[in-house]
Parts: sequence; structure tokens; C-alpha cells
Amino acid sequence: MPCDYSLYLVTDRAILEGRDLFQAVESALRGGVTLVQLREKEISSRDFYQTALALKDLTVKYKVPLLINDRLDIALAVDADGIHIGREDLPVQVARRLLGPQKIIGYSVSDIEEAIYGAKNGADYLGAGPVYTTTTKAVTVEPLGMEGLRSIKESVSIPVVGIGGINLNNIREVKKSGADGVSIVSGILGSGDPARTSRELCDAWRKG
Ligand code: 3NM
Repeated sequence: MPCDYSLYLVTDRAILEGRDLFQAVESALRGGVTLVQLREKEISSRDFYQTALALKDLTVKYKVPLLINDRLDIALAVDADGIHIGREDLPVQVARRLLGPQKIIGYSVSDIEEAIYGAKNGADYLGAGPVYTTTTKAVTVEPLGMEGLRSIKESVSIPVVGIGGINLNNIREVKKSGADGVSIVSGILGSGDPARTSRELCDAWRKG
């Protein structure tokens, strides 16, 4: 499925500090994010399902695909556009078999070996990270930097999206490394005005 990965919003309630998730995502959609991933680590399956269902209404309204983090069952239940998984989730080829050829499957990687594995087994794109240091997720590997990101990009022929610590100050550098887009949590949701920040990020990406 063709997809615009250029400005990819990943949700995280902790960053919102009590602000409304739907309002924040809608604001980012107004600002021009091209893809949304619902990432929930600490809610019940029922709440995850209800949230995904409501978020899908919103992303449909803005004609932007919705991906679900980790939970293939939730993705199927709400007929999301796909999932984003990592090495501790279902194997990529199993997810592909269950979701079928039309859905988007993203796979998290932090080195070339994982990138080749993901591409070989049917991922549509790779989320490569962390590009810079981040406090949003507990990561145990060193940041990739531009060299690491570029080497991952050059090792595969599917799109590669950088994630981790990306914001207005470094988005151009990420583009220069050859990435097909940026995945951002705090750089958008931590902003008081996600619409404006997303617009600025979109502009910065487009102008390179
Ligand atoms: N995955 P922020 S880093 C969800 O390295 C996630 O795979 C990462 O958040 C990875 O944009 C990360 O606030 C968090 O730095 C990114």
C-alpha cells in the first residue's frame, strides 16, 4: 500500500500530561501529519479497542492511515490500516499472514541485521531508532546518529523512517541522511500547539 511516511505521529499519553489524546491528535492532523500510530502500553484491551475505534474516525476524516502499535488483534478489530511491531512481538511473516497483503506492517530496527530481517520477511517500512537520545521510551542501545541511520537506509529497499529525539532542530539533518520520513512523539505531542508544530515540521521536511 503506498503511504506517505514523511511526518509520522506516534502517540504517548504520558507526554500529554492529562491533555486530551483526541484533541492533540486532531490538532496534529490539522497541521499535516501524514500517518498516525496509536501506541498504548498501559491500558486494558477494552480501552485500547475503544480508543482505536474513536481514533480511526478521526484519521478517516483527515484521510490519514492509522497504524496500531503491537496489537494485531486490535488492528483487525477496528480495521486499522496496519500495525507497527518490534522484535518482541509476533514475527513479521506471521503478522503478514494474519493481516494479508494490503495492510501496512512497520518493524522497529536498530541495526542493519534487523533491517534486513524485517525487509526480507515482509515489512512495508522500518522504524529505525533511536536516531538521537530520547526520554520517551526506555531504550538500551546507543543512538544511531546520522551514520547509523544512513547505513540502515542503504541496506534495504523499503522505506526507512527515523525515530527518537527528532524535532524541529534536527529534522533537516534526518532528511539529509536519506530517511523517508520521521516518527515523532514528544516533538509534536509535547508542544502546546501540535497543529502549528506539525505545520512547521512539514515545511521543514518539504524544504529539506
Ligand atoms: N521507539 P520521541 S524511540 C516509540 O528507538 C519509540 O525504536 C523508539 O519518542 C525506537 O519522539 C521511541 O519523543 C520514542 O523521542 C520516540
